[in-house]
Amino acid sequence: MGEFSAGKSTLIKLFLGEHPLPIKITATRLPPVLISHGEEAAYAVGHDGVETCIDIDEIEQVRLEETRLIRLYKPCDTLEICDLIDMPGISDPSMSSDVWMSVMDEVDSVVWCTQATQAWRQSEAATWQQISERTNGENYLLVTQVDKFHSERDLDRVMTRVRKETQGLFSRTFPISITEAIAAGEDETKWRASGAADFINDLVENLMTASALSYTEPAECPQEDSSKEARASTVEPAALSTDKNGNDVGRGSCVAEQTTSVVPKRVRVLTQMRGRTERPTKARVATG
Ligand SMILES: Nc1nc2c(ncn2[C@@H]2O[C@H](COP(=O)(O)OP(=O)(O)OP(=O)(O)O)[C@@H](O)[C@H]2O)c(=O)[nH]1
Ligand SMILES: [Mg+2]
Repeated sequence: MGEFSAGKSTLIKLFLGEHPLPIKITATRLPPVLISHGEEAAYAVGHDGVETCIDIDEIEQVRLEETRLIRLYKPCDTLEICDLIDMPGISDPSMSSDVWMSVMDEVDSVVWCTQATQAWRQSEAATWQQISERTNGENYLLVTQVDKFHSERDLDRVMTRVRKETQGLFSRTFPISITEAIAAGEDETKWRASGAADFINDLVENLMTASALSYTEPAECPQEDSSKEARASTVEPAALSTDKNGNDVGRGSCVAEQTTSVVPKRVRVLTQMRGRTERPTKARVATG
């Protein structure tokens, strides 16, 4: 989440290797875009909960007034550990806050992006005050676009101010240049210099702990027909932006009541990746 142009969609690109929507589309007014692991598919979810299959290339035609969120599925490794929601800017004058407020109940944790050269504006502080209690408390503040500073001193000054003004409001605060992180490719030094290494390592650790703590063993899944009733009763492992109320966000994952020590698939995948190499391949950049 964050202000207009803070870097939210670019962060999704860093997490997934590419943004699932064409660039020209991410620049237009869209409702929240919820991205989960699965065979490639796109749906527009109406305010009445009805899902309509849509063609990604015609996504501009989705009517904001009638659409609560866009639901995308991608077979991407990062999505094995968490769902992601790309939110619209919080103070876009052409969009009511109801548009993103209505999906806050489906969010576990927030990564708040604040642009370094005008970090932590009053509008951000005011919005955060309104919504932070609706999260699980494990939230990140990312001071983005730090490459726009010309000296370390300028960056230090801003980070000191932001940390002071947001004390107690976020679990962790990191400076980052998301564009430099993306451009780093396989260059470990550049990856670290961008700030992404510290942030991603911490995030992954956090998500793995959350998944391990909250995981409950899958029950027998109903057949692939995924009826509305069956899907409404599913609960995803706790993760970034999954549905803590067990609402309709967990296509194909069915979870029983009893807690077990079985390691969830999401955690298993991550552990393997982290053991393999410190710097993952580009497409797995968010996972360790
Ligand atoms: N210099 C620099 N530019 C960045 C960085 N991150 C994002 N940008 C640029 O900032 C612009 C806005 O980025 P987006 O990711 O679209 O921002 P957003 O928060 O999704 O914006 P809205 O969805 O319109 O609210 C794009 O041109 C990005 O390329 C960064 O770390 N450094
Ligand atoms: Mg965006």
